Amino acid sequence: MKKLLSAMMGLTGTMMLSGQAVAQDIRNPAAEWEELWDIVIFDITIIGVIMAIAAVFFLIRYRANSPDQVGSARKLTTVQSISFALIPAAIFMADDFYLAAKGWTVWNAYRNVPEDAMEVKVTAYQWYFEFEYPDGTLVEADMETPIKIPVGQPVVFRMTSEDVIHSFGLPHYRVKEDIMPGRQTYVWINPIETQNTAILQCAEFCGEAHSQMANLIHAVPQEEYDAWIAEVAAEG
Ligand SMILES: [Cu+2]
Repeated sequence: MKKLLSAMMGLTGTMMLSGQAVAQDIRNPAAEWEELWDIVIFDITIIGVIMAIAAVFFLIRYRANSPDQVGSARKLTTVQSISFALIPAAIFMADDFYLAAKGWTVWNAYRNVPEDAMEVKVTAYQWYFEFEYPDGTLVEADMETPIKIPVGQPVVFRMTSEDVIHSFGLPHYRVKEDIMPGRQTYVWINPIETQNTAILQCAEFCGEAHSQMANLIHAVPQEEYDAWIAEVAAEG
């Protein structure tokens, strides 16, 4: 038992180490979450189909012809019984461990902000988000006036709330993180391509106008971003 435990600890340790090593290489957790989701859907579909086919086959093949019919299968030995239970379980658990390890790796990347990330401070109020850009420019956005971020560089949002609990929900980049008064939380994204459809929506019910606490976040080329931030800064 002790041996088995230490072997398992060793395996977990190795998984954690390789997870951290890979995490630093992951520059786009959104794509990784996407891939993980696809693998999970694929795996549970395959497993579900195999189980369904086996269940239907056994139902038909071994159905009783009369209510008091007794089965004639030979008794399994203890080794056979245990093997029948353990081997399929081991196969499915191998898949579970693979998914868990991959999930852990992506989670590590999701929580480790790249060093070159641009920092945007976010303050949540009832009922809007306020953004402070690295040069100190403050922006309040809504659905008509989007905020902009440059493509090709990770962006980290350092967030806090001035009143109640809000949540930074940005489905386009597969991120969501609570924003709380008296605490700083963070989330980072990597806009690898330009887009003008990503919606930031408060994802924690925060009062009357919660549903309107939303704005667009456009990812634009660097020059367009520079021009925009200069314009916003000039408007003061
Ligand atoms: Cu809110």
